[in-house]
Amino acid sequence: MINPGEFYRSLRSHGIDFFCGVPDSLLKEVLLEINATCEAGSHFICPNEGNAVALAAGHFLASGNLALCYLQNSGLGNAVNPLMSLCHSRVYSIPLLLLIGWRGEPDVTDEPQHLAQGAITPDLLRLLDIPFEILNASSNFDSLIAETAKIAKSRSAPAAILSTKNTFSPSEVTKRAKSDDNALTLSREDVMRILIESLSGEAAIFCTTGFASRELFQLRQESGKTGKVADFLNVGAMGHVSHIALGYALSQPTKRVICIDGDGSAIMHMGALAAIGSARPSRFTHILLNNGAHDSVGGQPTCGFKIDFPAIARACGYENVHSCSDGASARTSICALLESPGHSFLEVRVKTGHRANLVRPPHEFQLLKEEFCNFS
Ligand SMILES: Cc1ncc(C[n+]2csc(CCOP(=O)(O)OP(=O)(O)O)c2C)c(N)n1
Repeated sequence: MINPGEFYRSLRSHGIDFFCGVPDSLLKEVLLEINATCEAGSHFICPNEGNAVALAAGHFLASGNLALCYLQNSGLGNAVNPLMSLCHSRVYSIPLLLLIGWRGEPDVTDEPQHLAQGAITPDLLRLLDIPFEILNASSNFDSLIAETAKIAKSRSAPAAILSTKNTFSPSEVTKRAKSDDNALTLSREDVMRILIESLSGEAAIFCTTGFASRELFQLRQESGKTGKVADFLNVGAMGHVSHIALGYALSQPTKRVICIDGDGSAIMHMGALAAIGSARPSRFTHILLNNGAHDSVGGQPTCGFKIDFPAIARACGYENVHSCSDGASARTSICALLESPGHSFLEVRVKTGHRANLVRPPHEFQLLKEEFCNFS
């Protein structure tokens, strides 16, 4: 396996002086190194992968230097526009190095939401005119980095390193000290348990990407209700859960619709809040579980604790806006919002972390969709 610290130092030695991206679990050991080692101002965790490509382009315009832009292959879709209409050699011809976590690689076990994207990732890169090298645990990473950086510079265009599963050994960097969320006591799961206990009538729940959907599924399993509830687990399509919920709510105005969002996911496509506020769906409850982190892929920080989500929701036009961080207030707010006829927003500040042995929903997502449609 590749030592992530050595990999990071090799990137630096080949002229990479700026790092940005959206975290991915396959890359989390390298991201720990980058986060712990980069000087202030030379590492930015971006809202989405398109922003990261644009940021890397801006860095090149200012310095003439290559930036490393890291992402999961599911984020390639977000990045295609700036890759093709900004950095491509037929436009501004801007070099950058992409480090892509290859989820859903053929013949490697992975979750269904990664399989279609994983199968086409190499072809997609070819189609996008992005030369790439595949990195695995036995690669000579130093010469691979040297080669891809040279290609990016000589073509003055993006080049990529496609990183397979289990490539990096554990980082020696201790995880980020979570000084900012020490005071938080509620977990994501606690809030979802309160929500389930508070529901009286029918409701359709749309739950965000990552641990949250697995936790909701597990809570339902423990209550013996799997398959008999209208839970839509948005296991892929990060950042889009609130618009799936909105699309549903606009066609089912009498139904209570609950969207469980994450801070990283909400920030990824934050324009969604503006659209929901102006669409004014009825009986729409948007619950944001803000842990200030991308907990599901390694706990890398988001700006979730630095921004005022309730003020943003209010400014976007949400009618009832609450924020809390303890169980009693969460229960009171959730009960109040579940009675509200309009569109409401609740931020609950939660700690990171999940229970041991968290289950995964079964892989039959089309069946889950049918169950959702039958029970909602
Ligand atoms: C487009 C895209 N980029 C990146 C990912 C990888 N990813 C999966 S979950 C996740 C973190 C979600 O963070 P947040 O919404 O704050 O929820 P938390 O994990 O903290 O509960 C990331 C980055 C993805 N699935 N899709």
